[in-house]
Amino acid sequence: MHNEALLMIDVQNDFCPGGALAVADGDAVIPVINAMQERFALRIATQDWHPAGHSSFAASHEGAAPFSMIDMPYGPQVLWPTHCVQGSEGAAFHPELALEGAALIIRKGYNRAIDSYSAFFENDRTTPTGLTGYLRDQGVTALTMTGLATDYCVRYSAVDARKLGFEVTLVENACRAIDMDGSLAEAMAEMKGCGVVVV
Ligand code: VGL
Ligand code: ZN
Repeated sequence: MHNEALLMIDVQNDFCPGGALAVADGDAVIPVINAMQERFALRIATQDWHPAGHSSFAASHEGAAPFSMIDMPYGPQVLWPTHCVQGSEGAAFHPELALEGAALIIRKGYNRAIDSYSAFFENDRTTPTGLTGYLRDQGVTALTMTGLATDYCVRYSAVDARKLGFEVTLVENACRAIDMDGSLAEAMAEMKGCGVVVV
């Protein structure tokens, strides 16, 4: 049993400099996360893992520009550049991220019709990834969040974790943001508002 777990969110090549959806300075989180690892007996990584032609890709929608919005049956959705395609180099974890000690790698976004920012629920906000059950089985009550991107996958994961009753600590310098149209400020305000402890 473990009381706490380290969550390493989407530290993948496509979110690092040179990647298809590069987050500025994204790879700067790696030494920070690696240095934190031994403090956590339970370490979990998430991996954004989309089939080719995924509905969150602008290229899957005739005439749509990357970073534009679309209405999906489950609500508004940002259309992203094609990224983290299953089995591609871009979907691989950054080679410098230490993963030998990870107990679980949870993949998300593999359902073609629904995007999944959160490590807990897909973007319809109801389809579970299974992570909640895993954590509860392990006795986890507190989560420390790191990774990419602060304003999308980290944010949705942190907010869902709070709603599910976990204590959540966000390590700010172990995260980096996409920061589109004020999305970072909004994300920080939302996370703090629902009780995420930012350190
Ligand atoms: C992410 C946009 C699309 C993320 C994943 O990991 O924050 N953002 N897919
Ligand atoms: Zn994605």
